[in-house]
Amino acid sequence: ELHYPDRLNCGAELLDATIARLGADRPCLRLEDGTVWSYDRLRAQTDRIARVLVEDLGVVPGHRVLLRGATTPWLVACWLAVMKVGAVAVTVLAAQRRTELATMIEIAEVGHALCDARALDELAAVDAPGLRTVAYGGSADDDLLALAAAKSDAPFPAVPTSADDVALIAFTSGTTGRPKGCMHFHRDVLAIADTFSAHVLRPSPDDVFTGTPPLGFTFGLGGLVIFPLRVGASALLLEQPSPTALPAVIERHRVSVLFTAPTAYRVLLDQAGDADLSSLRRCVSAGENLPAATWEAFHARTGLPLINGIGSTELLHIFVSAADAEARPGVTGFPVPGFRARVVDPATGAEVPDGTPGLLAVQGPTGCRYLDDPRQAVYVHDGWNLTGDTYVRDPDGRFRYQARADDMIISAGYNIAGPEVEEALLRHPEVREAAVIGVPDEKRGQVVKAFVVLAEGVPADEGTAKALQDFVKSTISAYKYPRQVEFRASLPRTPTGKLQRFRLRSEDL
Ligand code: 3SK
Repeated sequence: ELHYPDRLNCGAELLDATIARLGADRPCLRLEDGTVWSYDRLRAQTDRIARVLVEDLGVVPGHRVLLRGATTPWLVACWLAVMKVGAVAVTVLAAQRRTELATMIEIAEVGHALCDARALDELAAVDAPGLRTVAYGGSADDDLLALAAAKSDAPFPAVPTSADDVALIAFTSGTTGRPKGCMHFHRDVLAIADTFSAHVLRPSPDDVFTGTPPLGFTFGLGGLVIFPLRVGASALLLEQPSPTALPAVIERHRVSVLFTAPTAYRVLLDQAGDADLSSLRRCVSAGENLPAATWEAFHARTGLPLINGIGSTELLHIFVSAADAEARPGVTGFPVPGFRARVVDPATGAEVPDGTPGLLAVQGPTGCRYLDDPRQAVYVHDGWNLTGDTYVRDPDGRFRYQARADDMIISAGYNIAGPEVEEALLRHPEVREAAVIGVPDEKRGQVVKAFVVLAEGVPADEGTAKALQDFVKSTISAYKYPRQVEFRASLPRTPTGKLQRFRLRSEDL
């Protein structure tokens, strides 16, 4: 059980309380050029920006402030300043365009925006009459950083928010439909550090974190800001994160904790050559299913068991995971301490026996609170969050991923999990990426179709397709093999790297 005081400000806890405990003169944020921001420097810049928010922009507790920019110390300082003044951060992705921004601004009733000067164009094009936008990192006189430089850097006393005041609204990109804003409280921000990070990741103050997810994706916000700051560690911020550059980055900066997605782990392994990865200690994979073959290849190269996890924007971060000796290839793991999980029948909501596929249902200190959206009733039933993933619980209590509920394929009466077929294909040395969907078929209802990105130089012809089909038949139950194979140069993904199988499905209708 987590217990927090009634008055709690997560910005003050992450920054001021960490400094009070461990000292201000410690490395906090690192840049690729070797620049290091100490905790004190981050505190001073945060407090100056907090003064601009209150004194110049009239921000009061509860105001929604949109944050948009690359992963830089300034974005981190803006986020912490919004927390400290008791406002609500609406952190969006740099990849999101004007129509998406307009929808999020409308839903979250955003009144202010702090935006990296380099990402201003799309935001400036949004027709939002009440929105006051201030750029940072540009050359204008009214640039946020110029305004902040004129302020005192004396400690800014954080607004004594309630533990249950909303601290952030995180939007789910959603595979279809209008985006949903997920509200999270000040206590939720600390809860993800005090559950997944404290009990599964177990970082130390000497750790150097890095990763590719942006701060507008709560996977990145947790892994690059909340978790390192909670323990006084440092984070290397990658402004233009590229999985191909990861081996060199890890070697150069002696990175010990890595957060990225399964696809990026595969690219990292491809590019690693003889790079020195020995500084790595804890490596987290989430965002989508981690194939057993990727887990095994990473283990063979580094000796490290990848920490697989499933999280969601609705629950803020990871809620089922396993590390160290508990980790197994092809398995997500156990409920993170503080969370409960079970597998339920989608029709009745009743728990199903071990070994039977059903919907994953989760309860914990965080939870789904959509902002003014009737889909709340679809996600939360009887206090259980239904994540939309099909899972099996093994007799040893481990949770094993099957598919997103809408990625299950029913072919000639067989239930086939698309990701299992993808995993089998990814074991083939000539396959770089794979996406599997069901396509309509007169005889079988649906048949399995695979979209495959081949390794360089491999011919995209019938011979290769047949070889891949035979390979799948020899790896998993033969009835699951892809009866159709199409080769692609790349696969559609969301800005956070998730495969968009629905786009392949809609092409195929
Ligand atoms: O798995 C995910 O998609 C996720 C979403 C939000 C936060 C963390 C994670 C891993």
